[in-house]
Amino acid sequence: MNDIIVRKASFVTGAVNSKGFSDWDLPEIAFAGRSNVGKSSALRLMVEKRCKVRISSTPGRTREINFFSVELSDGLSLGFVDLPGFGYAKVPLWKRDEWAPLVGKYLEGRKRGRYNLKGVVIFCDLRRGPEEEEINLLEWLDELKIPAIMAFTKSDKLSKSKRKPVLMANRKVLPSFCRDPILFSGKSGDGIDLLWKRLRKMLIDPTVGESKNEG
Ligand SMILES: Nc1nc2c(ncn2[C@@H]2O[C@H](COP(=O)(O)OP(=O)(O)OP(=O)(O)O)[C@@H](O)[C@H]2O)c(=O)[nH]1
Ligand SMILES: [Mg+2]
Repeated sequence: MNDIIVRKASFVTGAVNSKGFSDWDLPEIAFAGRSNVGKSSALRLMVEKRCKVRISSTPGRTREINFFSVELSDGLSLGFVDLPGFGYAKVPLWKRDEWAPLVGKYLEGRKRGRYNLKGVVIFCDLRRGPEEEEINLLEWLDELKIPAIMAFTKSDKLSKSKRKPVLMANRKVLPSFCRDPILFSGKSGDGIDLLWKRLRKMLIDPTVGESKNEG
């Protein structure tokens, strides 16, 4: 049972460059992943629809970095940061002229000074599995010493009997430092309790990206 209740959530700002980043000093978690994978849907589910989160009807819609502040019923305050999706233009992630510099400035800048980036959730379509872009992003985060959680989403699109075997096959492709992925669905709510549990650990202990023995 999830004992985390979101008391309040609000959209703070959307940024197209680093000058527009929120100046808060909240511990924050970023949501990353391919375009159309369901980052914004996951965020909307996580904040229990306490505030408006725009969901794309066309891929590649979220071009800016969106900052949301969240207050939990136990008094903890945090920030959720919805990053623009990558991979839409069918060009390799690292050649994209907008995505990498903007997200790079965010990732590299938010661990300095008063900023407090605790970790990144990388969403990946369960049916598609991790590809070069997801692996590159994981390695980039590892270099920056930013903890990452892999969430395989849209699990509702596979039959129940296929979900676990596909998850296990996808897991094998992941680097050894990120071998504990979550099965997730922004539609059915599958995996939301486990994701909250992991995020809580990240927020409290910045060295935790993964954990064993969670129920
Ligand atoms: N069946 C199913 N559909 C989902 C799920 N998550 C998201 N979707 C749908 O996928 C589409 C894209 O969802 P978004 O949450 O906007 O995706 P995004 O990753 O934020 O996309 P960008 O902002 O373009 O990067 C929408 O039509 C959602 O309704 C899921 O878990 N299951
Ligand atoms: Mg989005």
